[in-house]
Amino acid sequence: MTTRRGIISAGFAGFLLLANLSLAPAQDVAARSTAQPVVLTISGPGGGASHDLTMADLEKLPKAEIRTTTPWHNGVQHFEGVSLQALMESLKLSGANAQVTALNRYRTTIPMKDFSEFKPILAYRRNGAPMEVREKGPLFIIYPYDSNTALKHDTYFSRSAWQVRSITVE
Ligand SMILES: Nc1nc2c(c(=O)[nH]1)N[C@H]1C(S)=C(S)[C@@H](COP(=O)(O)O)O[C@H]1N2
Ligand SMILES: [Mo]
Repeated sequence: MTTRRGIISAGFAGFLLLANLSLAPAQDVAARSTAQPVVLTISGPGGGASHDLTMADLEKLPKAEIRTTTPWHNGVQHFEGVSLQALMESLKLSGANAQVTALNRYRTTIPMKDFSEFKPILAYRRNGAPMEVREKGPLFIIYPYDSNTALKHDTYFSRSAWQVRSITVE
């Protein structure tokens, strides 16, 4: 009897397990199709906290704007995004440098001091529209080049990563 009941309950448990397994992937697919993609991962020093952000997460932060010419566009451009200083403060991240990696594997190191000194932004819109990857989007680090002649220099152009995918504070 005990054996028989054991087999029956094992069989039932197996049924539940299978039912659960067959349900789980369907739920995942449903969740994935409605979830927004992660566009930016920000990590803290020493492999600390890592934050996966969607475009909606970025758009919830206070908007920062820069109107400037750049080496990559014709005429004055209107960029909207988030202040890198505010972004780091909202995640309580501080350190000497921000290591930026782009979708095309381009890497650049930005002294965090730049964020307070020059107020560059992580731009997510140019002239009112989201930037496609082929237009150096979706995230492009923009300094207010026109507001300070010191910024019209390769030092800052090289920190102006486009197609930004991750930032690590070190
Ligand atoms: N994603 C990405 N951003 C980047 C680069 C790059 O290759 N990929 N080059 C950087 C460097 S070193 C500079 S000087 C400028 C160069 O822009 P240019 O290639 O249009 O001259 O963009 C910067 N941002
Ligand atoms: Mo460069």
